[in-house]
Amino acid sequence: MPAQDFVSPDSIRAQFSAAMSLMYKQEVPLYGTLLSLVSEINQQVMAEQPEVAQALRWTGEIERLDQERHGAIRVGTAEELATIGRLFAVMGMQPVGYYDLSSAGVPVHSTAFRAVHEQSLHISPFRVFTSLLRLELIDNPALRELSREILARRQIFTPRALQLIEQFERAGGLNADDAQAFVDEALHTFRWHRDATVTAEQYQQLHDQHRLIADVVAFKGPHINHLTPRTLDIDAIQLGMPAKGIPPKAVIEGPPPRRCPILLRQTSFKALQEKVAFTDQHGEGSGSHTARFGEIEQRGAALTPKGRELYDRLLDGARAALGGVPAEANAERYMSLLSDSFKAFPDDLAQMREHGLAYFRYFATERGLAARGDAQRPTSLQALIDAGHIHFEALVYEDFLPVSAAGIFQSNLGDDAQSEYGSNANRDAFEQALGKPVQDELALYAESERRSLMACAQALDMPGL
Ligand code: OOG
Ligand code: NI
Repeated sequence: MPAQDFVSPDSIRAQFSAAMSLMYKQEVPLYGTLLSLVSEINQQVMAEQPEVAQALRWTGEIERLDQERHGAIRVGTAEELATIGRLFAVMGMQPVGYYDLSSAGVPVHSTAFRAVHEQSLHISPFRVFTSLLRLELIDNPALRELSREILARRQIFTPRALQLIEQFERAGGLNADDAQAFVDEALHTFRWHRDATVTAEQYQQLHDQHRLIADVVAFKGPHINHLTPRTLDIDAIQLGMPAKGIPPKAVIEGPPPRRCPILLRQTSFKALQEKVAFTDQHGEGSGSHTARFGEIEQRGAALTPKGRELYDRLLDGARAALGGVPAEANAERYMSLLSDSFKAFPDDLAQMREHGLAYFRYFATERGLAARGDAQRPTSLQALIDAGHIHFEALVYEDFLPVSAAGIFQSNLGDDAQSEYGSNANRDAFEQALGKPVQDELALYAESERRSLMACAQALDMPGL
């Protein structure tokens, strides 16, 4: 087949993201309620803060905002992880970053599958936080063996999905009909299954070891456990949730409220209790399982290693001063400690740029373009910015935060579910399971910034910047 008949992976991803959102709305109606709240607040922010809308117009994020979301899944074996990686590759999603959650008491390690180029991210920023269960961290050998056997028996992909993945790899693309079929088939992997793969007693054993282990091992597939829309004002969402019948978690994860948002702030609502049927219950469905929840996020500037180091230090400082895990009882104190601690992080784009704390995107302005033939015009980046020939905006953070992810995991597992695994980061083992290395997110931001500078130099007819 000629390559021009192939649908671009970016558009398959956009299709898949829309289909996933529709499915989740049907499976978890509160997610639909959350979407309307987010869209209401986003409209309000853009109407009341024209400078926010203007910044989003510069970067093009205004066009992706309504369809922006991430999801999360947890797989059980290396084979599942490797195949899910091939499935995501059909949609132009690459593994980016390594996250060790074991140090936070969650027996998984993870990556984020997402598009890596700003043009692709513009078409669809859909990302999926993907965790691999670490059976080796289960201390009960019999349970570990049982889990291994149960997981080895399941097949989480449909035969047709596997065929279409192979076809994509062989031919280098899919035509429109095959792309549609792929979206339909791939969706099956992420569905909720009411029928468990274990008896009620086995479920209880797995659950007693760790709720997350039951969530991965006891079911037919890695059901999507949340979908997260992007808001422009997460504090307004947190305040607005109860009135819509959505109970929020106690604290917003990530940095405190700021004029210039950085990284990622996230909050969620508690997981639903759902009816399930264990294998010894003959489909009666008298058991229950809590796994699926809703989450909301606000995204801000991607930070450089220096900015990230400062962020981690200030966050650690606030948490150390709190002397415990943020929860219902100490939520207010935590938010106030966090705000105090982050006074040391400049809340101004120009200062953040001056101190090399964040990545940016640069744009040639009308004035810059008009001055192209002018022999007197400035030539350095800073002078061009000062003269209004170049405008800059923060480069948006496209990834996740391990401390926040652990907080999201914990809030939906229940605050009582703290476990101890120590620190067990093992990126090599993860990459070996995945079958390839994960990409370095900092290198991706730096390249994206570099490309925007090159585009500016070209537009302004300059040798380089
Ligand atoms: C993933 C939790 C991490 C986030 O937004 O940080 C996450 C999970 O619960 O499987 O989605
Ligand atoms: Ni999430």
